[in-house]
Amino acid sequence: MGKYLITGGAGFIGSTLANHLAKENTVIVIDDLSMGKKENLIENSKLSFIEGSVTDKELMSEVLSSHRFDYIFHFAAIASVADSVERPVETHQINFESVLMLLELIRKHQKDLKRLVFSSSAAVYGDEPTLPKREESIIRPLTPYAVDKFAAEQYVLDYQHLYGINTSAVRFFNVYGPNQNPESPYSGVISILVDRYKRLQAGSAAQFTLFGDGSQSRDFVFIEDVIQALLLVAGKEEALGKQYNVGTGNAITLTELIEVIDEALEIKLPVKYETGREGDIKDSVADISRLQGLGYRSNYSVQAGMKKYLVSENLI
Ligand code: UD2
Repeated sequence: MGKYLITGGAGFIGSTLANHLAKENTVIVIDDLSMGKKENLIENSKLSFIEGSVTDKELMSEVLSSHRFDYIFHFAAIASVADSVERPVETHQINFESVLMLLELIRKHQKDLKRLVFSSSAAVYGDEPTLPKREESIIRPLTPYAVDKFAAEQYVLDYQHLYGINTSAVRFFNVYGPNQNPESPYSGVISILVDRYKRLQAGSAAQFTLFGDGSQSRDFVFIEDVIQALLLVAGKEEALGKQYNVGTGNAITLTELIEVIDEALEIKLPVKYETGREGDIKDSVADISRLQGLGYRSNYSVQAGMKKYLVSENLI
């Protein structure tokens, strides 16, 4: 039993965690519903929802000064590399400034906080080609998104060292699963793919636009593995002041991924090829030994995770 604050808690990862935690804990969710949806959250008397932005100082001060939290998960962000290149100032306010403000509010009001977990990203590694990515690998943030995530992550971990606030960070690789919003062009590629397969199965014309030649590879990690990782990082003493890659340790190319889904659904998705996106990373795969050191085991290969996801969407 504990009290949790989850920012961005109506979004894909945040809502999955909120629903899981609200079975036994008190959970407060803050979300501006820019990408998240209220319907992602289950009806539960232990779960309350506040519509608002983490950049709203008055709101955040009110929430942080009127509750005593055991755990805070900060997921609120504009989770798009490409969008940050278009709108560096706006995304900086959300992806960086809100974090610093939250840290200061925690320093002031949350002396007993057991853990702040910050959601960082594999984007911090940039295009330095050595694989797999270890937490100590060379950092080469190439976009406003990556610079903000890295800076915020370092602030979060520094607050542990400087002020004794209990913090940890996770660097997400490519997370997928139910409730990921496919509506933005910057949405996760698997959510977009599933949307196209749905239309195809429903008999509509659908095609997928593939940016590049399909040989780019990603470490796609299923949401259930991610929840396991978040709970371990938040709960383990040894994770204090450290950052953790969250992935499976295996990568697959986009072309192979589409083949996996084609086979599972016995359908062929029409693919249109376009030139690769600016700033797109060719290959990305996590070294997960640090996370495994906390007891993490990835239970879902991309084949297994996709199957579960497709079943939950009634596609199989
Ligand atoms: C992921 C994260 C991002 C950041 C980054 C770090 C998601 C949604 N985004 O970006 O927040 O952490 O990793 O490296 O997890 N693609 C297509 N067609 C589409 C959409 C995407 O071909 O309609 C391609 C895209 O160009 C890329 C690959 O699919 O090569 C994966 O794209 P993504 O947006 O799912 O994820 P990524 O790795 O760019």
